[in-house]
Order: sequence, then structure tokens, then C-alpha cells
Amino acid sequence: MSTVIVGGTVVTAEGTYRADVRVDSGVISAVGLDLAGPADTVIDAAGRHVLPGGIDVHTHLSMPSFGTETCDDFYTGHLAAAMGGTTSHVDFCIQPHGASLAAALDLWHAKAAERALIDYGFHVAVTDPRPEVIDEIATLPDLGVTSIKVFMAYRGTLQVDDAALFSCLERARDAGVLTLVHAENGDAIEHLMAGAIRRGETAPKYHALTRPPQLESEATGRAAAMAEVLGAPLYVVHVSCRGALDRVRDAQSRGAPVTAETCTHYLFFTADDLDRSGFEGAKFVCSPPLREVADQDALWAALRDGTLSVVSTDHCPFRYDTQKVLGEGNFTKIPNGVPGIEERMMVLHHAGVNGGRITLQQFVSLTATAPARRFGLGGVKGSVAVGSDADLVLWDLAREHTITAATNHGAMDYSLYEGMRVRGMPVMTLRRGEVIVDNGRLVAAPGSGQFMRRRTGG
Ligand code: DUC
Ligand code: ZN
Ligand code: ZN
Ligand code: ZN
Repeated sequence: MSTVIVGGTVVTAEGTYRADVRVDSGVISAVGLDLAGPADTVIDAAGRHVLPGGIDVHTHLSMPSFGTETCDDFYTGHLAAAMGGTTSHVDFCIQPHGASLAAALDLWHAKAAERALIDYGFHVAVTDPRPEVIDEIATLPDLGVTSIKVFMAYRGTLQVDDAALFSCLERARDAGVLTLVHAENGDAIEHLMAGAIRRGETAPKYHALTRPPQLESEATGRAAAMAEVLGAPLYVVHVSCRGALDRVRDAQSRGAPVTAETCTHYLFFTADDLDRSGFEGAKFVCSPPLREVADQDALWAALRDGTLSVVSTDHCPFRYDTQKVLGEGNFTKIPNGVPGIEERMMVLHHAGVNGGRITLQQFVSLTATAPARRFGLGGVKGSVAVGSDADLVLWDLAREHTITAATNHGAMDYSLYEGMRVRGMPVMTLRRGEVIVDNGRLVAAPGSGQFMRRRTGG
């Protein structure tokens, strides 16, 4: 099977230039002018930009949480992703207490295999760090899994203590595995939440007030210090505030192997959104919580200066009508998480590139190239380059779109970005050379997405 995409403008993390792209057997075989030779399929990209398909390295599909389960599975979540120009993702496989990491991975493979539309990988969240589980980290690369996640918050379910985090970092380092950390001080947060409930402070806005930024900054600094001492690679997920950015920057300035991401929603919303009328604020409950405008400004600056190298979604979708309402009368029972897998590329492009905050090259780097490199997919995914998988999105810089849950494609009943008008959107999505979305129409079969075996040393 060969395809040539002709007449478009290719965008990579390094530059933007006119070029055709030739694809043979799903892999990019040439990028250059006048490649229109014999091919099974010719795609006219005149007036379009040809970008690497988005890679979202932080998602929670079909994840049990807060007594319910995230509402997007590996079909609906992938449909939303593909519609938004995302062609691969790395999801969190959560170790059930008592299970081995291998057994946890089997569970997540079963969720994905028959449904997948885009390519997928897994990070394993170590939630029950018994000695034999810590030992098991060394076996993960053979299973194609080269990153683990450790939670410093969510006591009683996901949180592990400092001793376990330190051991995980050390074992992961020795195995060439990257450790991801959810950095919030879970013990202090439990104390603050219990106090709020005792005082009758039950509304969604107390979610943000009981998870103050100092407790994210402190935990970020603690994890970074451990990583620095061990020389262990650390990736801080969902950085939301100035203090945490300072800790990351400090560690980086000393040469510590610390990298970090932010997530789309922290760039657009603030703690004020938790105080919307009625129970609407519950739609914005995620952890860490939404912060202040000054934090948003600091996050954009960090995306520009490289302190943050990735924008992911933390797509963790709970419907408002049946799931967020579990926390009516008690904010601690609102399922934590917000959706964004479909909107990420469009809203970041609009606010970032159209808004003059980042360049088109930075947009490509943040959404595809840097996540690929960091997560063991460099040279395989995330770039319009010879030898890479032909995961491509044809982007129309001029096309406008109003985001609304009514026309989104996942299982969600709301969008954070409801009513937001964006300019620039995907009009075609290709995965390994195969068109999977054509002008808003899905043309891929469930089960056609593949598991990505990732390399160590990302
Ligand atoms: N935060 C969320 O908002 N959802 C998933 C898990 C997390 O840490
Ligand atoms: Zn988290
Ligand atoms: Zn107290
Ligand atoms: Zn998450």
C-alpha cells in the first residue's frame, strides 16, 4: 500500500516547509517536493498543513475510580481522540491492590484490544508496592512498557509513601524505565478535606481550597529531590502552579533528570470555575485543581522556555448527569477528572498559536514530537520524517469550529470548552498511513489500533 500526500505544508518541531509526503506500508518513505509518482492513493493537501498526529501521554480510559468508571472506553475515547487529530496515546494501567503488574497489564490489554482505533501504550501505576512488585518493575520493558506512575496523593487507594516512591525511582532507573509522579501531599490534603466537611463546607469550590498550590509544590520538590539524589529520570505529570514550576526549573538547572508536562485545562480555567452556579463547578473538579490566572501565565512561559515539554490532557471523563452528581452535598465524593482528548489540539492551537503564545513548531513539539521522544517512541512516532510511522493530521489553519458537547464524539455529556470558537482544526487523520477520519467521518474499524511497544531510556 502506498500513499502520496501532495501539495501540503509540512510542519515539524524544527520547521515549516512545502513538501509532499510519501508513505509505503504505513511508514513515511519520502518527504520532499514533487513526489507525485505512482501510488495506490493520492491525497490532495493543497492549502493544508501536514502535522504529526497528536500523542496524548496522559489519559484514563475505562478506569475504575471514586466508585464508578471513566465513561470513555478504548472505542469512544479513541473516536474522540482521532476526531481531534490525536493518533496515539499512553493510558494509565492501575495496579489493583493484591495483583501483580503483569496481571494489571493483562486487564488493560483486554479493555483495549477489540476496541482500539488509534495506537496505544500503557504506563503502570504502582499502587501496592510490595517488595515483589518493586522487583517486577525490571520485567516491564520486555512487556513493551517503559514507564511507571507513582501517586503521592489519594490516600487509601492510589497513594504510596516516600519509601516506596524512592524504591520505585531506584528500580525504574536501573531498568531504564521512566517514573511519572502525581505530586500532591496527600496526607495534608486528607486533613484539610476532613476539616472542611466537618465545618459543612461541601460545595465544589472547596475542592480547590483543600488542595492548595503549596502542597503540590512541596510534593514536586520532594519527588525531584529523590530523583536528583538517585540520578533517576522523573516526569512530573499535570504541573498546575508557579511553585511546582519553580521546583522543576530548580532541579533542571542543577542537571537533575526531571521533565514535566502541564495539561490543557490548566491553561484555560481557574479555581473560579469551581464556583459556577448550582453544581456546575463539579464539571471542573480535577486534581491538582484549577489555579489562578498568574499560574496560567507562568505555565505558558514554561511551555515557551522548555521547562515544560509536553501538553497532555489527563483525559479522565466522568459524565455530569450520572457521575459528577455522586458528589452533590460532599465535594470529596465528586469523581476527580475532566475530559479533553478531542479538544486538546484545537484549543492549544487556537489559544497558543493564533494567540501568539507559542509557534506552530512548538505546538507540534508539545503535542507530538516531545512526548514521543520522552516515552520511548522517538523515530517511530511524533514526526513527519522518513522512517516514522505515517501518523499524520491534515490541519486546516483557516477552518473555524465551535466546540460543544453536542457535536463532540466521546461518551461525555459536557465539554469544558462549551461554546468556544476556534480557528484551525483537523480535516483528515491518518494512522500508520491509513485514513481513519475523513472530514469528520470515522473510517477505521474497532480493533485496528495497535499496542505500541516502547523503548527504554526515554
Ligand atoms: N487527577 C484527576 O483529575 N483525574 C485522574 C487522576 C488525577 O490525578
Ligand atoms: Zn494525577
Ligand atoms: Zn486542622
Ligand atoms: Zn491523570
